[in-house]
Amino acid sequence: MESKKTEGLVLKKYSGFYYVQDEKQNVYECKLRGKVKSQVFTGDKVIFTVLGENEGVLEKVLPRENELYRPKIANVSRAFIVMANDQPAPSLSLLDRLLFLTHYNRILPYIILNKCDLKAHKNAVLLKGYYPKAGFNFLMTSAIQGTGIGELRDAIRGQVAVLAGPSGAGKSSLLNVLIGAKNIETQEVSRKIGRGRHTTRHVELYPLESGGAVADTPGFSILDMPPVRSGDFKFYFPDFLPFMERCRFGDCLHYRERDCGVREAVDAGMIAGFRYNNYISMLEEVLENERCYK
Ligand SMILES: Nc1nc2c(ncn2[C@@H]2O[C@H](COP(=O)(O)OP(=O)(O)OP(=O)(O)O)[C@@H](O)[C@H]2O)c(=O)[nH]1
Ligand SMILES: [Mg+2]
Ligand SMILES: [Zn+2]
Repeated sequence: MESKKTEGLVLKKYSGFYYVQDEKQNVYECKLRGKVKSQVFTGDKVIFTVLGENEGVLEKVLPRENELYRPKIANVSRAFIVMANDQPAPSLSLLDRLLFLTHYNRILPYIILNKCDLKAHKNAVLLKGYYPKAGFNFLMTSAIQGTGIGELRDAIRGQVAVLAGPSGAGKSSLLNVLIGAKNIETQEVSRKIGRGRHTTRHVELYPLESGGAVADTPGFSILDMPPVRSGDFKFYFPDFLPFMERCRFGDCLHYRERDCGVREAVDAGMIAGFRYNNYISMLEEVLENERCYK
């Protein structure tokens, strides 16, 4: 049989094999051609040779639009940052870190407040009260009641999307609703400590019949800052930008400078105090890293 070179999308890696989908949605179990030196990520676009009905050899990784290391995935165009309305309580500091990281990687973020069938935790009230009116994409969902799933589906169409956020927020549950199956494992949040149990352990992309593909990822709660310069860092907070014109100094970091438009906006209630405090704690890390690398 004549071998045929085809373009495909890596859906997952599993015990030495790569599962590659072609444009007709067929999936091939591929081995890696020995000469391929680059690491293959879920989300990579690749060239592969079809060998049998469901087998192939991965020949080459095509250039990436972007790459994330936590979770490990390439070519993501949208990130859904999932927080629970309660159980576990949403973490606003993790949310702000993830928003920064998605902007830094040129990925469009959506904030998803899942479990909207539960009574809102006070952090969820703060979240709802700030981000939508500050211009962030925001969706309320309930994986259990099926609320907001249509909008989520619309936001995934034509995209490679990733679900990210703390353990127990309901990422896998949302994915199960999206793919209309129950094959992805989910687990109850621990009653005693009110946290998730780290159920999902690997990164896998699931193509949706309605278009696009979405990856489930393991939950996490700590994220290091990438090597960004303090002078650039401040531009990754889109809600601060309109107020920066009023800063007296062009290089203002909105930290301890006089006549800072961003701090004035915080005092006037236009920027949420918690959001600004999260900015400062990340900025201090960025400044600390700069001192170390000098
Ligand atoms: N009340 C309510 N419970 C939900 C909802 N979505 C998920 N849950 C429950 O929350 C628990 C955790 O859900 P998972 O989907 O496993 O959470 P996860 O984000 O994938 O967690 P990790 O894989 O550990 O990162 C499960 O018991 C779900 O049934 C929801 O919309 N409402
Ligand atoms: Mg999960
Ligand atoms: Zn300023």
